[in-house]
Amino acid sequence: MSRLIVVSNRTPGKGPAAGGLAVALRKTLSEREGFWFGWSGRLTEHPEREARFEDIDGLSVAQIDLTRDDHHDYYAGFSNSILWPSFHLRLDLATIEAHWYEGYRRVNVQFARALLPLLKPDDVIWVHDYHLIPLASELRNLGARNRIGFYLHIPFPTSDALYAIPHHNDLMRDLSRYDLVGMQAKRDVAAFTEFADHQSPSSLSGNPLKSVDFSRTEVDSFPIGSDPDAFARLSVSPAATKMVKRMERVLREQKLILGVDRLDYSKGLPQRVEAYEKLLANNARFRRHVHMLQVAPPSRDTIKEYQETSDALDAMCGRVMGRFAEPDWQPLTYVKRAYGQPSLAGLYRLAKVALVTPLRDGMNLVAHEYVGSQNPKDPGVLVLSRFAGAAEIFDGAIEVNPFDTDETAEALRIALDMPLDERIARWTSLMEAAREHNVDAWAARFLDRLAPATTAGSGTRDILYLASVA
Ligand code: ADQ
Repeated sequence: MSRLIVVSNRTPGKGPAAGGLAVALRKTLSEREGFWFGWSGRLTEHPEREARFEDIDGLSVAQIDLTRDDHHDYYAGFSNSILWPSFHLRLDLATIEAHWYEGYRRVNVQFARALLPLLKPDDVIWVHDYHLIPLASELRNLGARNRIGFYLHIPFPTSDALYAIPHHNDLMRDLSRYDLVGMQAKRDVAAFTEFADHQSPSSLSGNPLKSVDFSRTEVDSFPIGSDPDAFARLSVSPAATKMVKRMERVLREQKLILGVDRLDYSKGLPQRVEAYEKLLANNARFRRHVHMLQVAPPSRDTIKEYQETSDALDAMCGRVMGRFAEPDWQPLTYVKRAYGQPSLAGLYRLAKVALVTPLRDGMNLVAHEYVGSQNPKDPGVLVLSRFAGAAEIFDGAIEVNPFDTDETAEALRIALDMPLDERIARWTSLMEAAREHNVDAWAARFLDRLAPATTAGSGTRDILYLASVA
């Protein structure tokens, strides 16, 4: 079997991996030869040319350092102030500084130059996420003929949003240098196809005259998941039970409504708190009988728009507290820190309702983790945004438009009042979907398509895949 090289912006750190994705990819890598390649997390004076290998908890990891300026332009700049907001259809929050593109490109070149000498001809390369769209182009420019796949962890934008990104044509041409491009949801493949069919109008940036040829690239949806059975076990582990007991002492008879997110404007946090405010305003009977817990540790907090989201959320939570709190009852708790998976699993299990209401999201793994953690005899209810990729597979959720806070408030009421038999029926269907789309199946499906085991090896590199968009 050929080796697998996983490439992502950051390499996984020591200790228990935070996300299900790191766990899944670790597992995939432990089952075959290969290594993980990416940025070490360290900033240096001069760009590093050669990668250093390190054994991180049994995983072979090759890492490079980046210069402070390159890292800023590539990460905070082009990746997170242009690509992230545009791909999430938040052009109002994008800062279009076209010169960041040079740093973005430079880092991708640096990745390619450091990775190339480590490659064998039949290695299969799996590149992750929007930071590294140009990597296949840069590797191919240096002569790599390996099978290279790309997986996008965020939604694919509409054509209009794509046109707002400087050098979007170059980026699309970069995507066409991959053998396989994986998206989260059918919706994303449809958006990609729409772009590929119509292509970009002329613009000053990029090269508008040459259309992008996707005929050698296969594009498909590979909905990512978590490990629901692992969460089921975790949710009754001693560490989870400790968290449950701690919360039960405070909650007593109150029903817990839970939100767990990175603090990001795509997650719809102020809208969510507003919906909760409307639930309490419209239904006085819930006051003193429910409690909302929002866990949202800061992320990317050097970027202005993230600080503003944090401020908006602080203000919303303060408003709800001021309006409804009493000396002996608080309507909500807002915790700005991350928890380990066992504590999260305990919170998920205790929560009668999970509010997963992003304004736009690739998949949303919190929804999967919540489903996995439920007590089958007394499951909670998932209130889910129709703009999360998860909505395509989770028919058992109550689906809402997160921009419509009246609708979300009503969904909350329905969830809190839902009888046990309906909760069990909905959860059974949700758990079935979470198992079908578990993270191991996701990785296996992607890799089978990228390099089928029976034909893996140098001979596969000349196979032409017909593009689903052709
Ligand atoms: P994220 O935007 O980070 O991921 P999400 O999928 O919900 O969003 O969460 C990823 C992981 O982070 C989950 O395993 C979750 O447990 C963990 N996490 C989130 N909030 C946490 C908290 N407060 N404390 C501790 N852990 C927390 C991106 C895309 C998603 C896509 C994933 C995977 O934005 O759409 O589903 O990648 O592809």
